[in-house]
Amino acid sequence: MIELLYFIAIILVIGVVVQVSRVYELVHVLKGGGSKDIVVTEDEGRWNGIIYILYGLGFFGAYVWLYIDYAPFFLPVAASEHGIEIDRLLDFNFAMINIVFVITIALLFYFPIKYYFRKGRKALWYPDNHRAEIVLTIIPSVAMIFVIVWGLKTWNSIFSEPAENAIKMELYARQFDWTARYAGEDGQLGDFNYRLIGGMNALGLKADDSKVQDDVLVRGEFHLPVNRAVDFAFRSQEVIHSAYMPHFRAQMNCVPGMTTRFNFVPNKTTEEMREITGDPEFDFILLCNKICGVAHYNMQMKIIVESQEDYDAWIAEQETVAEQEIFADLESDKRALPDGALLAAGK
Ligand SMILES: [Cu+2]
Repeated sequence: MIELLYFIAIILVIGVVVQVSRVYELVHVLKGGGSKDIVVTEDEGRWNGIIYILYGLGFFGAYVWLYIDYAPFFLPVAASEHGIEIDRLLDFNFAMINIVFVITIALLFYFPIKYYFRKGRKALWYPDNHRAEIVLTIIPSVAMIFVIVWGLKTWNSIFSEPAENAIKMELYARQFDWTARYAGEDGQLGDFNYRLIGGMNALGLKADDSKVQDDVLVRGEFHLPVNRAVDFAFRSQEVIHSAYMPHFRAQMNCVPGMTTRFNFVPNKTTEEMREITGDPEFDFILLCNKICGVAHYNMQMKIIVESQEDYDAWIAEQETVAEQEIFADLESDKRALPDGALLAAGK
C-alpha cells in the first residue's frame, strides 16, 4: 500500500514539474521573447549529451545487474533429450537479441554527445541509400529465416512419434491435483468416459473395459526410468489446466473433452540432477501452468527419474485400478459426487 502512495506521489511531482515548466515558457513568451528566441545553446547541448551518457551507463549497469541477480532463478540444464535442443535454440535467440540490443541502445546514448549542436556546423542531408537499405533488409531477413527453419525442425523432432518401447501413461488434471495413470502390464491405457466420473472413479474409467483393471493410479509423485521414452496423454476433468515439467522443457495443455499428447526422453536421474545443481533437495516437478482456480498454485506432483531397475521395483509396489477398488462405491452409491475430496480420502 505504501508503495502505491509513493508511486502516486512521484507521478504528482512529475506533473507539477511539467506544469511549472509550461508556465515558465508562457511567461517567457509573454515577456516578449517569441518562440524563435528559445534556442538550444552549445552548453545545453553538451550537457544534454553528458546526461545521456550517464543515464546510459546506469541503464547498462542495471541490465547487467538484473542478469546476475536473477541468474539463480534460471532453470538448470535440461533433463530431457529434446530439452537440450530447445535450450540451444533459445540461447541462440537470446544471444542475437542481446547483441542487437546492446549495439542499438549504446548508439542511442552515444549520438547525443557526439552530435550535439555546435555553432557553424551544418547537418548532413542524407535522404536515402539503397545499398544500405538492401543490406539492412537482407541481414535481418536471413537471420529470421534461419531461426524459423531451425525452430520448425526442432518442433518437428519434438513432436515426432515416441519410440516403440515408450512407457504409456496419462496425466489427469482436475481442481486441484494430478493423477498419473500408467498403462499397467498390458501396456495399454484403459478406456474412459466423462459420464462415469464420480466417487472413487475420478478419471471416469470404464469398469467393463478389459484394459482398465491393470492400469496403475498414483498421486503425490510419479516415477520414470531414465533414457526411455515416455508417451504422455493429458486429460482434464473440468477446466483447462497445463501440465508443465520445466526441467524437461515440456508443457502441454490439459483440455476438458479431448486428449492431448507429448512425449520425451528423460536423460538425467534425480540423483544426477542433485549433483549437477549442488542441491541435495532437488526434485523434478510437474506443475499446473494455467491459472485454473483458487488452489492453482498448489497443483503439483513430484517426479522421480531413476534407473530402470529402481523404476520396475517402484511400479510393482503401486496399486492397480483393481486393487484400489475405484468402482466399488460407484456401484453401491449412486449419489457419489464427481468431487476430488473423495478420491483423496478414499485412497
Ligand atoms: Cu490447474
